[in-house]
Amino acid sequence: MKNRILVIGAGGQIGSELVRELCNRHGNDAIVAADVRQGETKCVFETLDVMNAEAIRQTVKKYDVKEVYLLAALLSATAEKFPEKAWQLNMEGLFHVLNLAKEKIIDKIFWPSSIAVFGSNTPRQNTPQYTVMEPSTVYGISKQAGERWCEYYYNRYGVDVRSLRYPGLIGYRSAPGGGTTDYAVHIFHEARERGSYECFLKEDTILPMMYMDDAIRATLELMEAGTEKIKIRSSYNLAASSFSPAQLAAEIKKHIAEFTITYKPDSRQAIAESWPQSIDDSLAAQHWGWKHKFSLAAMTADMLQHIGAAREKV
Ligand code: AKB
Repeated sequence: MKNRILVIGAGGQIGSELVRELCNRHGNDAIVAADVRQGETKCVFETLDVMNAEAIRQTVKKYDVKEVYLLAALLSATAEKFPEKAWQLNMEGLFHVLNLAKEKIIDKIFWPSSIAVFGSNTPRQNTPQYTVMEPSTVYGISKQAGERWCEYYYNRYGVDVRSLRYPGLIGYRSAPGGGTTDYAVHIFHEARERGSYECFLKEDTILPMMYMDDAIRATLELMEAGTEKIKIRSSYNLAASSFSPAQLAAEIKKHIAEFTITYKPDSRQAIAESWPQSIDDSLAAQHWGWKHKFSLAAMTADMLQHIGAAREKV
C-alpha cells in the first residue's frame, strides 16, 4: 500500500487514541504505529526509537510513508527529572522528521506543542497567540524551540509541518505519562475505584484542559485543512475549558456524591503556576474553523460513564 501514515509515539496518551481514529478513518492497512516499546494495535506495529534517524528513515521507506505524526516526547514533570535527556529526545526526534520532509521523502508532519511554551511573564488570562513567551521548564523550552524550527523549515524549505499547543488532555482510554496536568485523568479513576483522590496541585490551580475527543478531532481537522488555511506554522493556540482541581472535584461529586479530595502539592505546583489559566484560540477558529464540543460538565459525565462501564466488565 502507498502513502501510509506513520505515528511515532503510538503507545502514548495521544498516540494510542490517534492511531485508533486514523485506523477508523483510513483503514488498518494505511497506518503504521511505532513506539520504543512493543504495543498492541489494529495496524502494523514497528518498534522504533525516535533518537535513531536511520531507523525512522528505513521505516518511512519500508512502508512508503508520506505523513508523520511525531508524538514521542518527555512531558513537563518527567523532563524536569532528566533535563538533558528530555532536550535531546524532544529536539532530535523533531529534526529527524523535519529533515525527511526537507528531502521530500515525506509530504506532511504533525508535531505537538503545548501551553508549556508560555511562562510566568505571559498574560495568564485568555493568553493570546502572539505574546511574551519565556518558558521555565525544559519541556517548555524544547517546545518553544521546536515551534521556531517548524516555522523555519516551512519558510526556508517549504516543509508542510502543522502544530497545536495542546492544553492538558483528558481521556479514559489512555494513561497520561509524566505531565503536570495528569491529575485531571487520575482523579476520575481514583473517584471510581476508591471514592477519594489526593491531588498534587493546590485546589485553586486553574489550567486550560481539553477532552481527548476534541483534541483528536482538532489534530485531524488541522491536518486535513487545505494548505491555504494554515497561516501559522509555529503552532496554534487551542482551547476548550479551564478549571481548578476543586472545580473538577465539585463536578465529579454531582455523579459520585461521596467523593472526597485532599491536596498535597508537590514540585508540579510551580510548573502549573508558570502556565496560563485560559487560552485565546480565536485564530484557530478563524483560519481552519476550530470549535471545541466538550464542556467541563459534558467531559466529566462522559469520563465517568466510560470508566464505570470498563470497571463493570472486569
Ligand atoms: C504536561 O502537563 O506536561 C502536558 C502539557 C500541558 O503539555 N500535559
